[in-house]
Amino acid sequence: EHAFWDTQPVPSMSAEYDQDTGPLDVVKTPDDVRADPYPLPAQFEWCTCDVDSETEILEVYTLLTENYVEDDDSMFRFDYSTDFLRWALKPPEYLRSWHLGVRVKGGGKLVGFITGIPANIQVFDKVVQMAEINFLCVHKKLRSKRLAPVLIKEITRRVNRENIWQAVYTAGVVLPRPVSECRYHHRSLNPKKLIEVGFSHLGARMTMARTIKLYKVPESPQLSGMREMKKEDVPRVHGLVSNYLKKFHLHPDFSPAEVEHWMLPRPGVVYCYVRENGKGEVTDVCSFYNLPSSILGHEKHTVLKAAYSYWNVATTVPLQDLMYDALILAKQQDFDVFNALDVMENESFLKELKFGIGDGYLQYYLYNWKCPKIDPGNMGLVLL
Ligand code: MYA
Ligand code: JJ1
Repeated sequence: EHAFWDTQPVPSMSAEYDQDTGPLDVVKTPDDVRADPYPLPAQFEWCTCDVDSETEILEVYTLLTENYVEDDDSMFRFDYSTDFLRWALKPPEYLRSWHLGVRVKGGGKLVGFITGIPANIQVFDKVVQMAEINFLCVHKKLRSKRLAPVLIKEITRRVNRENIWQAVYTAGVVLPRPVSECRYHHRSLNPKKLIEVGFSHLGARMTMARTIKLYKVPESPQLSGMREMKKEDVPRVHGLVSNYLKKFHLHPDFSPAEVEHWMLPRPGVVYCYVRENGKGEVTDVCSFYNLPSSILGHEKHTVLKAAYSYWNVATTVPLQDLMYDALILAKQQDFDVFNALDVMENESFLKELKFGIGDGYLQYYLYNWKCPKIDPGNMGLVLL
């Protein structure tokens, strides 16, 4: 069934752990790990992608834009921008060697990719140094040739050589074995376009005019004191986010530098707003990132502008009120849709704010770590 995954330190599909948490594999040291890269089929060679190089980031962008994740009906494909990819791949303490590519031999075309970034992840009562693995991609013309297992083994080797033995990753597909199974929800901001491109459908007994009215939001935030996050807010936002994330069974353990990296606004990449009261105190924060999708084979529209809910903490208002302002701010930025997973406390606002459930699942996985399964409402991690 799983010729590759059955060889890896991941729980089998039927495994259940109650109190028992920790590594699945025997504990090793970096010297136990092979020093040489895994062999690739003869036509290919490994490369480390330099995301600071304009030509190399464009090669990554092109590979992903043409070959990365699509929805089940191949109507949309993620279109991560080059600025987004640089942000996603260069957090504090990132390693260049974890931006791994496969090329046609002789420095030819980039045909495969996988990345890791370092993160401290708390799982139940333990903080574990991990790699967050993302952007696994094999060119469409090279699918089903077992290149993905080689990419995964080589990134594992490079991570292990840094004395890191656990990883966290998400995928739309079911593999052995999800730690959490989450679902996407979508809030229409531009329902006419969403319907035109087949992202959503006109509801029963609904006209276009009624649908547009249903999803209309105010022009500007409804809470007092909402403004963009700025650098001086980092210590306070770090406090708010760290304190909030503690309540979830799995969550990142951010440093102030990581909060600055992941949350300070970057035009076209990440948006973050804080609520400041009359005394100059920041009490609430919301954020979302910009991940457009290419619309495949549509004559009128080519890009779907999607905002994805990120780190949100409400301490003075209901989370629902804060997220209503997030929708308004996303609409101001011309997003067509606001997406959120059913993670953290998102269930508390999804219905009320007129999100509809999507057809996509997001499975969360841990590599080389056993622990009990986690309900979406106890999941405190959002990957890009
Ligand atoms: S999730 C996003 C993944 N990317 C896409 O979906 C983009 C479009 N698809 C593709 O590019 C290809 O279809 C990919 C597979 C590259 C996905 N995660 O080479 P193959 C297994 C893990 O013949 P291809 C993300 O980025 C599959 O079950 N394994 O297949 C997180 C089979 O194994 P087995 C996957 O279709 C990635 C084997 O690959 C996935 O040509 C986390 C077949 O290989 C998947 N999404 O290529 C990676 N899809 O026989 C794991 C298929 O056993 C990280 N497979 O069933 C693990 C931690 C590593 C670090 C550890 C450090 C300590
Ligand atoms: O975007 C997704 N689904 C959309 C479009 C579906 C098109 C047909 N397949 C969807 N739309 C309905 C929205 C509607 C809005 C008004 C209210 C009612 C609902 O459901 C899905 C998520 O739902 N996206 C995907 O499938 C993309 C892949 C998701 C897996 C991502 C894996 C990433 C791994 C990176 O580490």
